[in-house]
Amino acid sequence: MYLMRLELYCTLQVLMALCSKVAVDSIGTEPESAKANKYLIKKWEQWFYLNDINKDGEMSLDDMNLFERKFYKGHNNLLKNAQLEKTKRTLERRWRRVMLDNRASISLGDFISMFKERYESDKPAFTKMITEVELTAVEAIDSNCDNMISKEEFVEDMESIGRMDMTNNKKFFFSFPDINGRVPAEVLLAGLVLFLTEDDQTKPDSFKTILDSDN
Ligand SMILES: [Ca+2]
Ligand SMILES: [Ca+2]
Repeated sequence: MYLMRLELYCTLQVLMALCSKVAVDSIGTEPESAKANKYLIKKWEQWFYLNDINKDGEMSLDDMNLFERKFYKGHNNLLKNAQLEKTKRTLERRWRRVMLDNRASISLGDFISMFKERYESDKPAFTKMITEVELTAVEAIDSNCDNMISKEEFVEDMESIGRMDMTNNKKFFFSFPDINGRVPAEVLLAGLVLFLTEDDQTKPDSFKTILDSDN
């Protein structure tokens, strides 16, 4: 178990090293242009709507509470108590600090401005922050801690954000490269980080493809 966590931690370190390399590469050359383009902003909008679970047009602590109730209802039997407490704390930090900017609620416009400001002022730091918080999300989804995401774990997570269409959820799951029907945790993590930070629309993006098909 420890080795599996270590492996995922190492993946995180590699992703962070790549972020640092971007920063180092930019020293002595033209500063990297980090203007958020329309494509990336559209993805942030989709992420906002995905997490506006009660569909009232704002992302808020109500959505966080709704998410927690649904998520832990599904995971209570699977997570050990000590781990459940840690998961609760890290996921709450993810909601409050990164998604809500320490506010009780945030509108779409304010959310996009906040993400845009963070991204454009320091893209490597933004990518590092997203990688860290999405790691906690992936660890929470991986409820039996085997470093692989099963279809059941993935569907449970989708249902906790109100995506109840089983056919779509399965299609979403199998849009990631799997090994014997399970997706390595680092693959899902890389997919989440790509969705929230990549502005090159020529790169395949599973999250974008599925969210586009919702419309
Ligand atoms: Ca809401
Ligand atoms: Ca698992």
